[in-house]
Amino acid sequence: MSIPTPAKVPYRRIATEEAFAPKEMLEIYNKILAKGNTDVGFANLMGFYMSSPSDRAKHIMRCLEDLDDIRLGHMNESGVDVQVIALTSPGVQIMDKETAVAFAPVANDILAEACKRHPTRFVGMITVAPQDPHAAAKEIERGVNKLGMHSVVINSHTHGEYLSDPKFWEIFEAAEANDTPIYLHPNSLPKDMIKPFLEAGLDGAVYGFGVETGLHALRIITAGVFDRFPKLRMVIGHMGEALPFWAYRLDYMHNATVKSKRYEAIKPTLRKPSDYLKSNFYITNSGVAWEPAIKFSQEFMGVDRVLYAMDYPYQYAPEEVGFLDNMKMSDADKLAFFQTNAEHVFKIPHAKP
Ligand code: 1DF
Ligand code: MN
Repeated sequence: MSIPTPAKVPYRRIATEEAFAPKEMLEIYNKILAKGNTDVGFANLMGFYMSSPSDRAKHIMRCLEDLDDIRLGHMNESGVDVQVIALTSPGVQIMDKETAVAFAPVANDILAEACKRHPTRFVGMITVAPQDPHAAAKEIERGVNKLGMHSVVINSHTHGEYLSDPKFWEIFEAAEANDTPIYLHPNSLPKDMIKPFLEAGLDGAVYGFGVETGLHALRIITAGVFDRFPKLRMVIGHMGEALPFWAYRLDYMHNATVKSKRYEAIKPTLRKPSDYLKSNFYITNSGVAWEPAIKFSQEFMGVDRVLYAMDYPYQYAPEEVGFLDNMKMSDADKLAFFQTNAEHVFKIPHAKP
């Protein structure tokens, strides 16, 4: 199929959930997979991409490893001006604590070098190892002050643990203090959750990822994280992992559950779940090039909180750029969606297209 030439448009297209995988990390993955007793979700997901002879797996591995001509070629042919790039899931979060703490800075240095080679095209997110919240906090500081990065990626749960646990909150403290939004990106499902998804083949990006990441964001909200860190900002992809669509029911049932004192874990929060979504979250349309969902989300979240993302290379679908260019939407709202919201959230210098 031939790829349509991207239209000339009065905005820069900044894609905000784009992935890479350095070969140094793939070597660590290979060692973990070779041991044989690793996490089921990881073995199923990365085992597939790293060994399947399918066109999809080969294409994705080739694109993930590249931070130069292959990636720039795809950006040029699809009309993406800037990629905001993060270490692909699960990244360091599948590793043991020592390996994760040691490898996160290596990955960040590799990405920072690529951003230096292509300063107008690449923007990096800081990878951290939640296994050691103190080291993660330090790496956020180093990422901001030494590498010039202004956002953090966390690939959802870490060995089945959620950031709603206060033992992780030093990470939130550092993110708030350094004004770095945290992109809460999907991971494969933890072992206690994966069975009914895996047996139906629905554990991956098709559905399981969204369910688990949405749950994670909601756990962070209901644990009172934003009452404790009111300036903390988070980003979630895939149309906010459907949470905007759930908002009304979440508010009603959260309130009912708090009042009934049914669960120790559900304590009162200062505001409704939807209030935190609207004031502490940004969402991206990664994987969802669908005008009605984007319009609904803009209406719910506000036009300045919905951002463009492609999810390269997992959803390298150049024709989707055209669908989005052609949305029936004011020029001002389209500029916010494709360009200026991302410039604000990721501190990317403003530039004309
Ligand atoms: C897939 C999608 C894999 C996403 C990912 O990480 C990933 C996939 C390994 O399609 O299998 O991050 N995603 O962001 O949608
Ligand atoms: Mn992604």
